[in-house]
This record gives sequence, structure tokens and C-alpha cells, in this order.
Amino acid sequence: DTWRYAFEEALDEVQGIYAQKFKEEIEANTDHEIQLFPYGTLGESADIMEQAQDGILQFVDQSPGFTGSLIPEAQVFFVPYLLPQEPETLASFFENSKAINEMFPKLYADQGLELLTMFPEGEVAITTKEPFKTPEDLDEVKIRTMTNPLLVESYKAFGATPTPLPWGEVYGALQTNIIQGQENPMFFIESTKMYEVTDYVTRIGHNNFTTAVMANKDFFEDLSDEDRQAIRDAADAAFAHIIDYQKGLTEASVEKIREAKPSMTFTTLSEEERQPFRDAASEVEAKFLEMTGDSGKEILDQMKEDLKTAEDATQS
Ligand code: 6CS
Repeated sequence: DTWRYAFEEALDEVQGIYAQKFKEEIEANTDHEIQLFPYGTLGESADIMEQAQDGILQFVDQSPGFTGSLIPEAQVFFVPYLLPQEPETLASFFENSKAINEMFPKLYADQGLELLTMFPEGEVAITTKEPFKTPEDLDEVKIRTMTNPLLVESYKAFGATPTPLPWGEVYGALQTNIIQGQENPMFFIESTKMYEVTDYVTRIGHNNFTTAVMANKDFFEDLSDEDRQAIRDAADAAFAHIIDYQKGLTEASVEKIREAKPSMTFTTLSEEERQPFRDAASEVEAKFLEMTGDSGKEILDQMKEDLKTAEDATQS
């Protein structure tokens, strides 16, 4: 059979590199083929999720940034300063986390989805038209977020005016000054030319971008044991590949942006400068618990435990 797999980025961006490796593994180890649908070929993130739930697509990559209304607990990835930035710690966390590998699959299953993997796509940086160092500087600044209620709460807590938009509207909204900033990992800021419509990149270290790959659950359950195993193995191989692929990617992307636009200003806030943003995190965490109740608390507690395990394992 030919299986259809859609994702939220271009073929040569992180989700695309993952998808290509997944396709390569499936085609090498089964009789099936994978047809890839990069961003823009089947609509926005919300559209491809709907198509995957309907079974029109067999596989979909949708980031928790867009899954918040479907699975409120997936918003846990937007509690500021929860995830570490060290690539090794992150990789170990995603690979071994009980929250990710045992708890989230049940929540995705309730939505007709078989969660195959979650992986990190890099430190999230904020690009803006004017410089900022404090929450006060962000007063009245409209920052685009993915359509995720908790991410909206984060930017409120950071002092800004959050504006949730699908990805396709971001470049134009910056160009016409409907918004004055947005956040994304450095590779994406470079590949989508966000530097053409913003002038400052600020690293406050508040998050690392997480994405998730899943299959339509009915499709997955109807497969043979061998095919299901081949899919799990392909997801694992692609995970290892994407972790390796991203080594040095943030810094290489900074260099490319500097080359394309020498006047782009990069600022990394110091620990002291980050403190007011860190202080805002507890308010956002409280909102998360308010939105998700006991189920959210269980996930958050487990994630904290899993993060501690990953830190102990990789930073000794
Ligand atoms: O900001 C966004 O909407 C997009 N960012 C990334 C890194 N991937 C896909 C997503 O649509």
C-alpha cells in the first residue's frame, strides 16, 4: 500500500528530515510506500490533523502547539522553563520519559491517534521588530503564538499581547505590522526568512520546541504485527537520526542569518535578566493545572520526575 504522511514543515526542515528517514526505513523494511506531504500541500496544521483523524492520512506530524484544544494536557510543553536546553538531556528525556511513552499515548488514543514519537526541534527564540529585555518592554507588543491557550497565557505572563495565528499568516502579519514578533527555533527562523520581517532575535531560554508524530489509530490497529513493529522501529530510527541531525544546527542557523542580514541583532538574556520571565512561569503552571485538572497534574508531576532522571543520567 501507499501510506500518506503529512507534516508542518518543508522537506528540508527538521520535521521533513525526520519524515524522510521514516519513509526510507519503512520502504526498506516493508512492502509499503510512503507519500510525503510537506507543509502547504494539504493545508495548515489543523487541517492535516483532521485528515489524520478521518483516516485520509495514515501519519501526521503535529506539534503540541496546535494540539492544545484537542488534548489539553499536551499544553504541558508550554509551561515556561520546564524543558532543559541541553541536547543530550533532552534526547534522554524524550527517549525514556514515562509521561511521553506511557501517559500521552493514552490521551492521543482517545482522539483516534496512535502516538509514535515526540522529539525536540530546538531552543525557541523570539524575533521582534524592537529590542526587549524585560516584560515591561513587551507591553503592547503583539507576539504571534501557535494556537494554544497555554502559550497565549505564557505571553500574557511575559507582559506581551499574544496573537494566536496559523503558521501561514505569520510572515504577512509581520510585514504589515499586525504583529511585531513571533517565536520559533533558530533553524525555522532562518529557513522561513523571519529575519526579513523582524530585526532582533532574543533568547530568553523559556522553551524548546516539541513535536509529535502519530498514526491514525484504526489504520494502525488493522495492520499485521510485523507492519506495526516496522512502524515502531522506523519511528525509533528516525528519532535517533533527527537528534543527530540537529547537532550544531542552532549555531549554523545563526551564522546563515548573519550572512543573509548582517544587521540582525542577537541577544541572549543573562540568568539575571531571565528572572522576571522565570517568575512568570509559576503563574502559567497554575493556569495549566486549572485547565487540565487531575489528569494534567499527573502528567506534569511525571514529566518533572522524568526530567530529573534525564538530568541525573546526562549531567553527571
Ligand atoms: O510556528 C509554527 O507554526 C511552526 N513552527 C515550527 C518549528 N514547525 C511547524 C509549525 O507550524
